[in-house]
Amino acid sequence: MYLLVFLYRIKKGMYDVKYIISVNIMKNINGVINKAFVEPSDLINLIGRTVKLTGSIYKIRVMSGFAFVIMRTRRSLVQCIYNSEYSEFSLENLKEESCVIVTGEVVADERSTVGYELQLKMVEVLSSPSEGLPVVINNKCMDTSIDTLLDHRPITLRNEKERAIFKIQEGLCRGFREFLTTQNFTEIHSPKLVYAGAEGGANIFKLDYFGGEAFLAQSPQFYKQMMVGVYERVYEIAPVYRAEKHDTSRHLNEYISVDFEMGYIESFEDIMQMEAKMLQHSLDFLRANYSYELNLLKVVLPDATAIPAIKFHEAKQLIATEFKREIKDMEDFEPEEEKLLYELIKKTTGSEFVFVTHYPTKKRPFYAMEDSENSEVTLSFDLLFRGLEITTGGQRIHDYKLQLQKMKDRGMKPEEFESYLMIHKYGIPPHGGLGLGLERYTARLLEKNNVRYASMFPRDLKRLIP
Ligand code: AMO
Repeated sequence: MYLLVFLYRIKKGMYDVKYIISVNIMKNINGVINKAFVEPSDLINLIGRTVKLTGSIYKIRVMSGFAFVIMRTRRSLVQCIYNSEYSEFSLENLKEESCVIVTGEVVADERSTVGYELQLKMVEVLSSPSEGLPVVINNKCMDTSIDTLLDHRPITLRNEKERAIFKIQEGLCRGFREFLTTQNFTEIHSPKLVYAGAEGGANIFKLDYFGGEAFLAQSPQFYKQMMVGVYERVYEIAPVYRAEKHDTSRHLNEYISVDFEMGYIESFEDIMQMEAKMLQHSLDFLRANYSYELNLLKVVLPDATAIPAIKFHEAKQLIATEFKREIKDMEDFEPEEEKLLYELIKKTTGSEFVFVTHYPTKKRPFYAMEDSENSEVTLSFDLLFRGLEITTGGQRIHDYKLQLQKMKDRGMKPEEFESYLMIHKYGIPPHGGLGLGLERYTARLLEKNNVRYASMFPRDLKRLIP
């Protein structure tokens, strides 16, 4: 009856037929995922049960009468056993790096480090590699040159230890975010296409911007300072670009900068205190949530609860005296000096971190606040970790006239920085902040001797692919 009325009304043009059709072919996406597959981390609680698991075949080791089939799941490796007695498929159907859905029974096994293994019953192969891999990825460690490792990144990152590096990096960032959120910082996203460089020097990428000129941001410096006037405390974790022509183990042309900036500081030491707490929080966060990767890479976490601080020129003198070295550059550290300072601080205090403060004004950017007692030095600092600079930070100039004068003294044209100078002109509290190089920190934490190991797809003088 209803159908007849409905059809009659359609005929009479009482409904918009197009609308009826589109309603009928629509489907509701209600956020409910059909949980047909188990979470690999739940397997330990499913002993005795038959489960379905997704993943890739990482390694097949054929033994006499059975085979170990190691599956790579989203975070861990799962040991599966193939045995023609209970496996209802041929082992020949499995290839390393095939993506599969397996069905198997979780059985307790005391010999396994995780206490269980999966006895394979059935397998559904979703995709298979069309040819053999150009590089072996399923050994304990990648045994290749750094170039081979990086050239084949889409697959070499599948190695369990390679991918663990970036889980730990994720953990560091989650720890930073968690800490900064508790300290009432607001996360921001500043532009990477910019009208001027913030850090000076020639290491800036220039672009054609619709016939005009633009640059890739060397840092979020101007924007994080602007946002202090809005939210008082801000942070950003994002890529920055440096057109460095150096081919060294610590320079990348694109790196991830962890920046924060905070207002109403009483001294630049407030920034150092905040950084020490942030580092310790993220180390604790790693310990609590990333033990799998930390154990895999045998990481020894440092202690950041108390970080010694030393003035730059005193550190230079100390290194010269202790190691009987001539001071060649009074305005900066040579990389070797950073390592020697680390050795000295570690031996005398036990700390693997050291803050070096009061860097020479000549070596710091135009926004750095000078020490009122000695204008030759700035209220700034670097943080060195295991012999490498990982952070630069300090207090900024907030007075308009002072900032204008310093720019003029440096031969800059203030009219080109009008939008930045609005913050000084229209009132900004005493403030400061820092930038930490995520790859440098990760590399030193994991005792890697080249930042490229801590960059998923590094960009350097020779590398734009993959
Ligand atoms: P700076 O230029 O010293 O300061 O950079 C801050 C931190 O970024 C890292 N870093 C790099 N990492 C890899 N490759 C590079 N080419 C590279 N250059 C720098 C280092 C360094 O300590 N705006 C200021 C920060 C601030 O004062 O807030 C700045 O960018 O770990």
